[in-house]
Amino acid sequence: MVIKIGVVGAPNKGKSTFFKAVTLKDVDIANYPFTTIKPNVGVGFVTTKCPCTEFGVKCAPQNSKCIGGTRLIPIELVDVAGLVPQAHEGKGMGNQFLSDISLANVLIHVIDCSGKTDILGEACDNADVGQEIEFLQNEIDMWLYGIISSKWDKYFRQIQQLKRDPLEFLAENFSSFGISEKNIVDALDFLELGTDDVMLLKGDDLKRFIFRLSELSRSSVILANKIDVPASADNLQKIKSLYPERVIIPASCEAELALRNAAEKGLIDYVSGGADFTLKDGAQLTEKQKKGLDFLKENVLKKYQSTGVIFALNKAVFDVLGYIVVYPVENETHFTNKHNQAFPDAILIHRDSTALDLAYKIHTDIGDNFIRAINARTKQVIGKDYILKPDDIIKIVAGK
Ligand SMILES: Nc1nc2c(ncn2[C@@H]2O[C@H](COP(=O)(O)OP(=O)(O)OP(=O)(O)O)[C@@H](O)[C@H]2O)c(=O)[nH]1
Ligand SMILES: [Mg+2]
Repeated sequence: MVIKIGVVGAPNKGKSTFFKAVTLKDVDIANYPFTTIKPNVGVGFVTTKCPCTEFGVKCAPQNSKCIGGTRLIPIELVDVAGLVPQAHEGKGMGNQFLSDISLANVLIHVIDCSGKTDILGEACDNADVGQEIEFLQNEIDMWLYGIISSKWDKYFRQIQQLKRDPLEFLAENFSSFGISEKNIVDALDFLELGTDDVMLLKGDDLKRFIFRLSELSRSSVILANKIDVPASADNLQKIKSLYPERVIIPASCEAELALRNAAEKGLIDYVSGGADFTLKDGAQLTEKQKKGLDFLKENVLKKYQSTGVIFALNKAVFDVLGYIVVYPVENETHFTNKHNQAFPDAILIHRDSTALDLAYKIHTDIGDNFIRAINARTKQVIGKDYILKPDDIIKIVAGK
């Protein structure tokens, strides 16, 4: 299953620019609210160092790509309509939008760090950037509260009629919101309640329980966009000190898009997410193009080390979701599959996963018939309970 990343935020903040800079899909971008109505779906990627450089072999990626020693692993991106306050009551694109994003594993919340657009996406001088961070969470909390509280009595009746275990039943019903059984237990714990108390919740306690569930099950990265605009620097410091516990990444989606376009046209050498670019020998640049590229070099790359776009995707997947990359192989000496292709697949898997989890991720049959595995770096035999580490190279031995 490919990791799904939702690109969310108020209108006119740069969500579609982010999406286009990553996927190079031709989507509508414009300086007014609600440019995007229908969600755009596309393939982006996270990046990691490919082991081909470390081992000095030529890799042959099958499920991913390798560019100059950087492995690019696909993820799915969904760019949706702008969310406005009171969306949970159906305002703007409202509830449809909220249910779309509940399917994402992690959210990239795009805000306009320059403060030049307000919460509705209209031009203004000095918007409260922090307000953008608050409102999205509130909308998601209220939306979830609306759905769960309206079904609460029905859940209660069904649990009694069907003589079900309440926790198991609720976990089944909440899974489509990305809420796990562990989230339910942790939310009850937060309210200092035991698991037996769950069905007694009502009124304010029920509300606090659902809000806590919403918080526990949500993962997001805040993309402080438009840092190429000078006013952004101050706002960035402000929100970083106001929200020290949040992952906030300065970014210029417009810069990433411009650099990728220039690279596509053969004007510059630029690897997506890189810290710099160089002009190609003999590239014919107009004065305007040259000025634009110089501006991005001075005001974005030199100040922030990258445009922040690919960095945000990596942060979301590796740090916030806690995924790692491992490389399954069939030959532990040459790191190849049966077609002699070295490091054919890069697999994204949660960092708590075992060798057996990896086997199941490759194929159910391989999981069912797991015998043992070999850590191809050390050549040691490992069992099904071995906890995978980042960049592990693993051979799985399975019976027929
Ligand atoms: N200066 C600057 N402008 C940007 C940047 N990213 C996007 N913009 C501009 O912001 C405006 C809105 O961009 P979109 O990508 O359409 O924004 P959106 O969030 O998808 O908007 P809706 O679909 O209407 O919700 C456009 O004029 C973009 O050119 C950036 O990094 N810097
Ligand atoms: Mg858009």
